[in-house]
Amino acid sequence: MLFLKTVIFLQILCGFCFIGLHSKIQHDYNFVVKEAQYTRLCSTKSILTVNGKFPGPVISAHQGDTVYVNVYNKGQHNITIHWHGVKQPRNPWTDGPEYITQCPIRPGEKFRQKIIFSTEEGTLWWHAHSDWSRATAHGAIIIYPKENRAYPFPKPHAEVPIIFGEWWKQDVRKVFTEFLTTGGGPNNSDALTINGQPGDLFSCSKSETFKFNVDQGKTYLLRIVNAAMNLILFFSVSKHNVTVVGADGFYTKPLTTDYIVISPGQTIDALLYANQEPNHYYMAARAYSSGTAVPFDNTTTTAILQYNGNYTPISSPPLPYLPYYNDTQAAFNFFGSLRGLPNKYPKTVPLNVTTHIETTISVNTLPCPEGHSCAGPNGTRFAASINNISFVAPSIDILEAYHYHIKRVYSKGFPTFPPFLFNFTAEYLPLELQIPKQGTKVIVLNYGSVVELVFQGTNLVGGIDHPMHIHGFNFYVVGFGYGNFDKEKDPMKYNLIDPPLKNTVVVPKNGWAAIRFRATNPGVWLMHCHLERHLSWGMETVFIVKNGKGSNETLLPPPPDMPRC
Ligand SMILES: *[C@@H]1O[C@H](CO)[C@@H](O)[C@H](O)[C@H]1NC(C)=O
Ligand SMILES: *[C@@H]1O[C@H](CO)[C@@H](O)[C@H](O)[C@H]1NC(C)=O
Ligand SMILES: *[C@@H]1O[C@H](CO)[C@@H](O)[C@H](O)[C@H]1NC(C)=O
Ligand SMILES: *[C@@H]1O[C@H](CO)[C@@H](O)[C@H](O)[C@H]1NC(C)=O
Ligand SMILES: *[C@@H]1O[C@H](CO)[C@@H](O)[C@H](O)[C@H]1NC(C)=O
Ligand SMILES: *[C@@H]1O[C@H](CO)[C@@H](O)[C@H](O)[C@H]1NC(C)=O
Ligand SMILES: *[C@@H]1O[C@H](CO)[C@@H](O)[C@H](O)[C@H]1NC(C)=O
Ligand SMILES: *[C@@H]1O[C@H](CO)[C@@H](O)[C@H](O)[C@H]1NC(C)=O
Ligand SMILES: *[C@@H]1O[C@H](CO)[C@@H](O)[C@H](O)[C@H]1NC(C)=O
Ligand SMILES: *[C@@H]1O[C@H](CO)[C@@H](O)[C@H](O)[C@H]1NC(C)=O
Ligand SMILES: [Cu+2]
Repeated sequence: MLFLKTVIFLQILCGFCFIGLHSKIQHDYNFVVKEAQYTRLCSTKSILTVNGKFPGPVISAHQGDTVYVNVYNKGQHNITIHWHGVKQPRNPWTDGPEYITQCPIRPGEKFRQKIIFSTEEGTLWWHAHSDWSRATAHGAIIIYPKENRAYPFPKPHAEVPIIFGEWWKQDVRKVFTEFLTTGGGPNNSDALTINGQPGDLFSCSKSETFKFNVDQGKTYLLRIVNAAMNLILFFSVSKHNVTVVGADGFYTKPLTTDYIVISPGQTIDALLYANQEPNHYYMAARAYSSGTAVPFDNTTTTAILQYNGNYTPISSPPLPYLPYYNDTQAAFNFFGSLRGLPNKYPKTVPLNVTTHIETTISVNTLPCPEGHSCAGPNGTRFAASINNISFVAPSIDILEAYHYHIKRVYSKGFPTFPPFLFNFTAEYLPLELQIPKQGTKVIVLNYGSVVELVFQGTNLVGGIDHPMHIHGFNFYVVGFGYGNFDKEKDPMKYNLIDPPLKNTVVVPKNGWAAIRFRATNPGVWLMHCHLERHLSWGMETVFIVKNGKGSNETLLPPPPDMPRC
């Protein structure tokens, strides 16, 4: 079954060799989902893992490859796995979101998932897409250029994944069920992690702190993934700049910067030049959190960049500069500086928009059920919505309902414009606007439609940034701004020349973001906020893209082993 195409000898000089010295490009992976014991923050607990690893195994491929992953659920709970940022042309069947494109893989069952890579190149990631299991069930996907093709930047000497996560001392499953039961916000995590380690600012994790060894004068490629559940993060390396060369699995124009910002769902490829005096330097990440009175894990996670050589390392290295927690300007200066690399593929920003969609994205409240007490604002329950509809997951997945014409699973007619116009970003908003409708509605798109989608953040309950992610597509981020989107003035300022191609866009607090894409991928595709609590509260909807006319423009048939409901 193991088909070895090439063997790449990666010269990773780290203490904890993450990719491994003999990492190979293979086209068949086995993912065994199971519990494993892990000790962090001085206590041991059982976590859900893939193959016993946290973070999980790396999938490596070349651009355009097709890979199969045999997922065996040897855990105690339902699970699904998603390949984040992989478009999966015509094949939503193995995309992964629970009750959207498949029923969960039950304990004891297996599912062979096909991953069809197409234009993606760089770093992406995979993660569980059911309840909150993605907290520990996630890993990097590395897509190398096609054989004999080069990176659009000097070849790095070595590369290393930098995967951010969040660690709870408690069982994450308990955190998940507790906040959904009480209606309040979820408990904060107790630590952020880099490659599974909180770092040496936490007294019991000093010795396991992630360390990355470098030679002075050489260049390294950091493959950065934010797998945290609820936190956008600032990251930087003490005394070093990094040069961003890719984001969300597409190359970007080189951007040299002393810090980066990365939301859950996003990935960044960045070059690090080891051009400083041999010593130990901190790499650090902590939250960017703009919500007023929204509690968050404000700890700092660290890893160490260690130069090789004979020297006495500094005993307490300084922490790098990181913007302040609520520095929205710093966050959007970074996002606004990213530029696509238009010459890599014949890809162009669509100019002739056929379908305009505008959606509000809001945090909401629902009344507390009779006889209960709820922990949300003023005794309510938290919810979240898109165009005032808080999504309710069906009990049969939408893709099968669509394909087999099963009625009453979902309905069409999701509003493509805010149902009620008000000053979305006003400081004070009437409380009655806060309560959303609930439903399972989808947006139907014709094959080939050219979509412009404007996400409009609102200040209902409280404004905050939302990292919006779409499955099955990459999109150009053509503009963003603060306040209410102005459809006359704002499009004049769009970047239609070299906007970045992304799968996750951060919509600024009390602001908007505009994206464009061509709906040339038939199937059922989820769109959602990648802050896990907002997703759990209903900030999601589904696109159904109809088949086109050509034989290569229709949904592929389902695999024989689709999990059953
Ligand atoms: C959440 O935090 C509260 C308050 O600190 C605590 O009582 C509760 O046990 C925590 N729940 C979980 C699941 O950790
Ligand atoms: C980082 O970049 C800034 C501006 O791009 C520059 O001023 C600074 O000297 C650079 N620092 C290092 C350590 O290269
Ligand atoms: C983090 O938040 C806690 C509780 O609000 C506060 O006491 C502490 O000073 C904060 N830590 C930092 C580093 O800001
Ligand atoms: C950021 O927080 C500080 C105090 O924590 C506050 O003084 C400041 O106004 C906040 N800035 C923004 C942009 O909200
Ligand atoms: C734009 O699209 C519309 C609808 O598909 C079409 O009628 C029109 O000719 C197109 N215009 C251009 C300039 O391509
Ligand atoms: C909307 O609310 C914002 C924030 O309070 C305010 O600055 C702006 O003037 C309001 N816009 C309109 C059109 O009332
Ligand atoms: C959402 O819908 C509910 C129910 O119709 C309504 O009461 C509420 O005002 C609406 N809110 C917004 C922001 O449209
Ligand atoms: C809670 O109730 C107070 C008083 O009615 C109101 O001013 C406030 O806006 C409410 N907050 C939320 C989030 O509903
Ligand atoms: C389908 O095939 C036609 C004709 O070969 C081609 O023009 C089109 O780009 C193809 N579409 C996709 C989605 O590959
Ligand atoms: C697991 O998935 C099956 C199939 O959809 C479903 O019937 C069952 O309720 C799920 N179990 C849990 C605990 O959600
Ligand atoms: Cu959100």
